[in-house]
Amino acid sequence: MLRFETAGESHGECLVATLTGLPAGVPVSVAGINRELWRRQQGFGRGGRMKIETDTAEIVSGVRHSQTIGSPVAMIIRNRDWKNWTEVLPVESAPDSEEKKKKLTRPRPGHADLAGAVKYGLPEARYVLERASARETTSRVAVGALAKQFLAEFGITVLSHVVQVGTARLERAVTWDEIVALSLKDEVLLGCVDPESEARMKQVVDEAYRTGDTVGGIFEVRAQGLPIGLGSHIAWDTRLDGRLAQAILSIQAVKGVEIGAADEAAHEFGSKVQDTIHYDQADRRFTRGANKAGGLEGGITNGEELIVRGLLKPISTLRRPLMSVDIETKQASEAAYERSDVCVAPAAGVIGEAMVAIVLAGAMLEKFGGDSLKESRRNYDGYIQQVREF
Ligand code: EPS
Repeated sequence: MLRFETAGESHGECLVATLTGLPAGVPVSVAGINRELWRRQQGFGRGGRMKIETDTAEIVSGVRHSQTIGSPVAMIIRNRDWKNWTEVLPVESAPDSEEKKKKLTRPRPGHADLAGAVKYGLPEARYVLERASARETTSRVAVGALAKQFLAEFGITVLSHVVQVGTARLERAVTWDEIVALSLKDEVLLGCVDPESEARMKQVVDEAYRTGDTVGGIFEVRAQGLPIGLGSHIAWDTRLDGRLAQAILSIQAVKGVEIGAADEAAHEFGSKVQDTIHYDQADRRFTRGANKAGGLEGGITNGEELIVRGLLKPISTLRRPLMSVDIETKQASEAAYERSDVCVAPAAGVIGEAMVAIVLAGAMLEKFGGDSLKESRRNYDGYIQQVREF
């Protein structure tokens, strides 16, 4: 079983991630992990924190001579901002620590602040926001990069692009090559493949900046090269669509998930939305008339491209705050404002890629097993041969 954990506070010493269950012999590129971390930091609309940080992963166990050795991989990513927070978040209490706590007593509507403080019996929300912050996704992207490197050994690639920011929407179909080209760029605006749509998206973010507001959007994650047969229809929790949905919905600020053309399908007759089945005699394989199912039928990959979308609400920290209540005084008060992002759609796409890659790597290992990559590959090759002979 592939499993991962993260730890770390947004302004603590560092972020931590462990990944257990990768077979031995998977090639690991630290530069590849850092490229993913860089991609997560990009985009028009990110906050001031991204100017402070240059996220890089240090692998402290589980990898030797650029290969996994089968034991848990542990990584740390240091917070450069920590030096400004050592007195606010010390591990051991200091004599004058009470005044230095940077209390957050006016919870932000939409943030974990209030529910978290009530639930944990905390007098204010500082420790809640420290962990609820999307800074935690840095660890997930590092883990996702390892999952991607494992998947690459089987010719599987996971990428993303932005299809909507506020009301500005990409209205045309996008090819895989366009998404690949986007992922290789060294400058990221809003992560949209179409310059005209991206310019409209930028106008929406500009407006949010002007008005002290924030804006959400929709990102799309796609995976190419998946074998038919990952996940299973046999039980609710083996269905891969459900597992992907949880992975995407667990990303901060994501409030909805869509697989394939789910929204369109809900409005249409069945004859318009099912992907007809055909057979290519020369190639001896099944083909489809379209891919509205997004590569999943019955919770099983069907060999088509996987398409998963995440629907982001706008970030809940507003420069022009909404009304709230002060936790200490119980008086009506404007919500707290802390440095934050205005739009995170491209970054969320990168995080979505990481989460999808982790789920897919887990599904691959459940199906093909293996304590070494060689063993996983042998099992995989045997299965692919079986599929060809079907
Ligand atoms: C983030 C780092 C955070 C925020 C953002 C995501 O840094 P700071 O709080 O120091 O500005 O910019 O977190 C939130 C959106 C949030 O609601 O907490 C990051 O690394 O992605």
